[in-house]
Amino acid sequence: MRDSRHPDGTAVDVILPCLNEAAALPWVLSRLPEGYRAIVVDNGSTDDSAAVARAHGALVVAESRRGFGAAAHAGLVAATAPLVAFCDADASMDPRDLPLVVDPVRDGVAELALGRRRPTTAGAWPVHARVANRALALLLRRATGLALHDLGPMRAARREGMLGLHLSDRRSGYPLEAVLRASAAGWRVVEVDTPYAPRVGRSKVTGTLRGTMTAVSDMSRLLATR
Ligand SMILES: Nc1nc2c(ncn2[C@@H]2O[C@H](COP(=O)(O)OP(=O)(O)OP(=O)(O)O)[C@@H](O)[C@H]2O)c(=O)[nH]1
Ligand SMILES: [Mg+2]
Repeated sequence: MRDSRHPDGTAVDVILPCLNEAAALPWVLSRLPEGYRAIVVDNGSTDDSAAVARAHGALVVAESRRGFGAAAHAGLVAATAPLVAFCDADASMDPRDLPLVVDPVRDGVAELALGRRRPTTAGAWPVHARVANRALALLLRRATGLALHDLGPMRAARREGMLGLHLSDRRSGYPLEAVLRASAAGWRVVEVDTPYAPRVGRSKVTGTLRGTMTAVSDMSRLLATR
């Protein structure tokens, strides 16, 4: 088990885009390593995600513009720590694993670290999502030359660096655009294995075929117009 404390005291802001994740948030927010602060970006949840997040000590940012990228970017703008990490709020990822992606950036080994999802159970990652992800990863490897196998939703970078990438996608292409721009900027991008468990609550993006198709079409457009 890696030590998650930061000897240099560097704080990390953890951005958690959130759309109706009230059932998952208590567990997620109880798992942040010491020195890590949660920023939950609520994107018009109709459940009590915002109140639950606040009750569990998170900074809650409201983003009225819908879309994963809109929420992720609002969290980045609200962050103040030199290091930022992104994590899903559906309990599919354990925030205790965040140092796996944060440490390479903090230690100066990489400018962007991505967590390659490694399913903990057969049901953690639906087949259609896995197939789509594999195809996108292949295109991504070809486009960038980076040895990546996943888009890595758990990730870390320096806040100033991320802002400097000037990402424009505000939908599900945001994570891909970040990798493309990071690569074009000559960033060292590393991939580390991170466990991936079944989400808590109802699936909304890649857990459904429609969600996967929207994500793939957003991402293919980015790869085509690069
Ligand atoms: N703020 C915001 N968060 C979103 C939006 N869509 C998804 N999210 C959140 O982003 C994270 C990733 O979305 P998920 O729904 O888990 O997407 P996924 O992992 O591809 O698919 P499933 O887990 O099967 O639904 C979760 O924390 C969601 O609550 C959105 O439009 N706005
Ligand atoms: Mg999920």
